[in-house]
Amino acid sequence: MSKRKLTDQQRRRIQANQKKRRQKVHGNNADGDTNLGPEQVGRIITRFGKSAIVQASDQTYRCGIRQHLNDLVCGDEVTWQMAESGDGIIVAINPRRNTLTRPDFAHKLKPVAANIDTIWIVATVFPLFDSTLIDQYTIAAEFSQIPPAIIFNKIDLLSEDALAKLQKSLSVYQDIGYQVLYASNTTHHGIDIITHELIDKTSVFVGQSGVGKSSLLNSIHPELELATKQVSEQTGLGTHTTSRTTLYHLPSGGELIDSPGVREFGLWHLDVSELAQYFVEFRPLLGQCKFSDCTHIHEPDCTIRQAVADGKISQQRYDNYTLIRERILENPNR
Ligand SMILES: Nc1nc2c(ncn2[C@@H]2O[C@H](COP(=O)(O)OP(=O)(O)OP(=O)(O)O)[C@@H](O)[C@H]2O)c(=O)[nH]1
Ligand SMILES: [Mg+2]
Ligand SMILES: [Zn+2]
Repeated sequence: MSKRKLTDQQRRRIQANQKKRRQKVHGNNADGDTNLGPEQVGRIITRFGKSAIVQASDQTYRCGIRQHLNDLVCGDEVTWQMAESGDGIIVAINPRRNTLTRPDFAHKLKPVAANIDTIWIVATVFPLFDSTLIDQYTIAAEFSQIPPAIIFNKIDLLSEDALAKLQKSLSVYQDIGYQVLYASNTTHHGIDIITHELIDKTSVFVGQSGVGKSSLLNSIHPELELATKQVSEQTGLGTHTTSRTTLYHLPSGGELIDSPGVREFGLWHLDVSELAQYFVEFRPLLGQCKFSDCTHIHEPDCTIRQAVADGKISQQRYDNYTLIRERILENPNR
């Protein structure tokens, strides 16, 4: 075959295609730059699309992400390199200590945040107090092996009687070893204690939209001036003010991740036969029922149901166990 000479136009097209391919391989927006600076370590502050903001020393950098690292989340520790364009490129992820995960709309398990010391479940009465959502979070926390704790916010909206009732209901969580704190951003009640609890730890605020997660963060670190929004007077529901899970450095030391509110924290990935073990107070009794595969719903000689009858396990937690179990079983994509 005779050697064909490339025309200038062909040469330009080939070069352009090669550049495109390089960009694809790097999966970044650093313009396919192969002249990368030395490797540096950093922490993911927030993630959007194919990029992330990385904190390294006292600065933040916008970084592209190599394709195989697509599951990077807020809190991840990474290795990155500076490209000539001024943007960075994340080239590796350090092993995670732990990961808070959640199934996405297609029921694929996705990380939400990584390397966390405490999951603070923020709840209140306005919008609605929902103990099922609290328990979905305690289960997700136990599944991820990250200790959960609870902040009951907006106590300024409660009468003394109503607060006493709620304290009784939340004492269930204290009885099983979870810390429960009470707060108000209006009166500043509890803010000092929460601030103290967050020192030198990586914590995440989770909960329904409108419970006041970002407001609490503003009370703890007023310079942030995060956007917060009115809960709808008509529906009593929040309108999703925070849109992206983001990590903030606290002046007192420690990091706090603020996350967008959710109505429900899906647990479709869990095997129902394992659900009971994510209820910490059930754990010591598991394996003692008459049937080794006891569902703790209808079987005779069930130690869990006996413990509920004896008042050793709270009726509310047990009811949420049965409800969450049903929701997992009813899910068609299981
Ligand atoms: N009365 C009272 N209102 C509060 C308190 N904390 C927050 N709020 C109000 O509750 C509304 C929702 O607060 P946000 O901080 O935006 O709630 P969020 O949990 O961050 O909501 P998302 O970002 O949508 O998940 C705002 O109007 C706040 O002013 C409080 O302690 N007392
Ligand atoms: Mg918010
Ligand atoms: Zn049983």
